This record gives sequence, structure tokens and C-alpha cells, in this order.
Amino acid sequence: MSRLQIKGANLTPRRDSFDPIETASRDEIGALQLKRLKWTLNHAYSKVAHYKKAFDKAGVHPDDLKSLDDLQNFPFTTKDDLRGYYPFGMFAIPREQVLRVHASSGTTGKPTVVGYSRRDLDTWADLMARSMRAAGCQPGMLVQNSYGYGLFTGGIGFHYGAERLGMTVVPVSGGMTERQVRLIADFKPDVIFVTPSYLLAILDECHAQGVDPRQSSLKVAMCGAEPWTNAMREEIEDAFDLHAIDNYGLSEIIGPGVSCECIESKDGPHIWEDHFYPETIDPATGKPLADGEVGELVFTTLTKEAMPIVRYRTRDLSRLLPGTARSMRRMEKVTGRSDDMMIVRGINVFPSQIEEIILKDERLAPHFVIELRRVERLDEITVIVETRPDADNDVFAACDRDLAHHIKALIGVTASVRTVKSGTVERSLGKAKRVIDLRSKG
Ligand code: DLL
Repeated sequence: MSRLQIKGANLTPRRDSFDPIETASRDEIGALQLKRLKWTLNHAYSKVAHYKKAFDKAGVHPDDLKSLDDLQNFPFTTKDDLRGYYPFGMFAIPREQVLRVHASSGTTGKPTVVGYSRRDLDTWADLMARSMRAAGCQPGMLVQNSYGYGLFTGGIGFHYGAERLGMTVVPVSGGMTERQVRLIADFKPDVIFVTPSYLLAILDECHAQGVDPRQSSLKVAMCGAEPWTNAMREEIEDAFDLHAIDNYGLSEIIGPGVSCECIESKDGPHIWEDHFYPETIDPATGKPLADGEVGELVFTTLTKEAMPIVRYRTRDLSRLLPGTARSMRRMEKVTGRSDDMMIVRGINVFPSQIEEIILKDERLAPHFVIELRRVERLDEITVIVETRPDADNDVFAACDRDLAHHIKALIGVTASVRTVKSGTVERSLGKAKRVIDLRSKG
């Protein structure tokens, strides 16, 4: 059966439903970007104290931008810059005209607060609706929205986008996994919006309740908000017999809706370049990289009124690729952040590399955490991974040995492995926490 006809539905969107810019020429896109970039730099410089100071210090003025390449001369914005103006100091319009704020979870230090004008909220809903259409959603479909509602941009961002497209939204939010499974059975949603790791928790619960996930009504899962590999995509698609579509975003830029995969190609998210200008840089030197080279993603907003952002360093590692299903450029699926990277005896290790290796072993489940310890000034990692529920009781020692061997062979690091019983590793309700850093504890 063709992947595009899972459960009998042809989900490829009709070209006449696209926004015109989705099929515009590169010249048209570039011209629009330049016009909007000039506006953004002027808006930021004249309305936000931080940008006035930062541009002046770097010796640049918005009028210096004559071409898109000139953006390279402007300073970066970092999370620390935003934190320094906590809570509302980065707003470019009076607080009274900001209709909504969201904030990052702030697990490390102060949260970062972001604000939206009426026009920003409208743009956001439009871009979410565009993303959903690209993912195979259609007006009239029913969607279970299992992203968390609240300060996190996932739940509410998806909610308004789905309404904008004309879908029926079930705003269940994250958590209460038993109820998630019951609602899937009772309401028969076509689509679920959810983090990939929480979708795995829902899968476990289906098994626990004796529900066959492949018989569910779900045709599409829009997964994002955390790194996940193509191996994980296959795992999810096979388990539920649906299309798992990647969508990417971050609150500082708008939330979800920065980029989204198209169901007909599933080859990395297309960046909605009419609203966000992407660059990649060498994370060590800050030097711009050419398209195709892997580096840190940097985004500049092109239309945001309440909180314009110039050259935001995302810490996400990816590369820019030419458009396929749309003329806007794609980004390679983000499977790691520079701050997730562990350096173990000189070797860079990302949780996603471990995920890929685990998923190749049929005895193991995709539930794992990595403990990082420092022993005599050297970092050591322990991978704690679950067996599949149907695995034999005597496989543990062999799994420990085999996974350690594959990690050594494929990544080059020595890892200890502890294989544990199904259900032992804590499940996430939203973004999974893969690395437990115990280094300060000796
Ligand atoms: O996670 C926005 C979002 C919500 C995107 C729902 C998609 C779906 P933040 O909480 O600000 O915003 O976290 C942003 O999450 O810099 C990435 O490191 C990571 N991330 C988001 N989407 C993806 C993805 C939302 N598809 C941070 N793949 C980003 C990999 C992702 N990482």
C-alpha cells in the first residue's frame, strides 16, 4: 500500500489550495524577504532598546542592509539577551497592544517571555493552518490536540491553526494518558498533534488497554517540539499505521509553525520563508555557512510586530536544503541541539545517535535515558533502555552487551548499558528528557 494512501485516504493537498507564495519563484521569495527584512531591522532598531544598543555597538544601521547577504553584518540575538530583558523589555509595541504572551519553561534560569500583536496572532494561525495542510490535514477533519496548553506555545498554537483551517479540535492537552486512548476510540480523530515521545506513551497505553493502535482512526500525527530520528518516525508509522509528519518551531521566533514537512515528500520541514529568514552558522566561530553545510540554525523574523527577532541563535543543528514539494527551502530534520551534545572522552555524542541504534534492536523499546557522570575527570555515559513488553526474560545480559558493542562500533564511545523491564523508564507527557546529567554529583 502506498504510504500516501494509508487507511485508504489520499492525503496529498491539492495545489490550488496552496498560498501563492508556496509555489512562487526564488526571485519572488527573495524580493519579499528583502523588503520585509528592511522593515524588521528598522522596526527593531527604532522600537527596542536592546537592538539600538547592539546595532550601534556593532557599527551597523538598518539602512546598511542593501541585500539579503548584508544581514551577516548584524549582531546575533541569544537566549541570554532575551533573559536580560525579562519579562517585557524586548517588546517593540506598548504592552497594552500585546494580546498574548507565552514563555519557555525556564528549567535553567529565568524563562524567556514572548509577545504577540493582533496581526502576529493572525499570521501565526495562518502559518499553522498552512503547516497542517502541508501535513495532510483537511477542513472538517477531527483532531486530538495533545500538546500541552498554557505558557508553552504548542497547545494553543496548534489549536488556533486547526480552527483556522476548519478542523474540529478536541483540546485535550498533554497527560491523563488513559483518557487520551479512550478519546481516540470514542471520538475517532483523523489527526493527533503530539510530541513523538508522548505518542509512544499513548502507544504503551493502547497495548495496556488491549487496543490495537493500527485499527485506530488516526491517519496523521503532527509530531515536533523535540528532536526525533527517522528511525523513530518509522517506529511510530508502523505502530499506528499513520503518517508521522515533522514540524519545527521555537517560541522565540513564533512557536510551532516556523517550518513543516509536506506529506507528499516527508523530506525535512519546509521553512515558511515569507515570515522567517533562515541562516546556518558555524556554532564555534559564528561564521555563516553555505546552504547544505551542517551548522547552527539562525532565524530572523520578517513580519513580527510585538517582538521582532534579529539573527536568533537557536542552538539547533541542521542544514538548509533546496525546496522540493514547495519552493521555499527545507531544513534537515533536527536531531540534535548543540547543548544536548555530550563529549565523552573527546567524542561528540548525541542522544539521537543512541536512539537510532536502539531502534535497530528488535528486543529493545524506544524508551531510554542517558546518565552522564564524571569519574576521575572523565565523562562516562550509562544508557538505560527498556526491553519490548514481549521480550524474553533472559535477554537482559545479551542486550546490555550487544548495545554497548554497537555504540562502540558506530559512535566510538564506551558506554555502560543497563537494560531494564518494560515500563521502568519514566514516560514524558510533553518533551522527553533524554539526558540526566549527574556530573556535579561526582
Ligand atoms: O517546542 C514549539 C513547538 C511546539 C514546535 C510544538 C513543534 C511542535 P519551544 O518550547 O520554545 O518551542 O522549544 C523550541 O524545541 O529550539 C528545538 O530544540 C526543539 N524542537 C522543536 N521542534 C522540533 C522538531 C516549541 N520538530 C526547541 N525537531 C527548538 C527537533 C525540535 N527539535
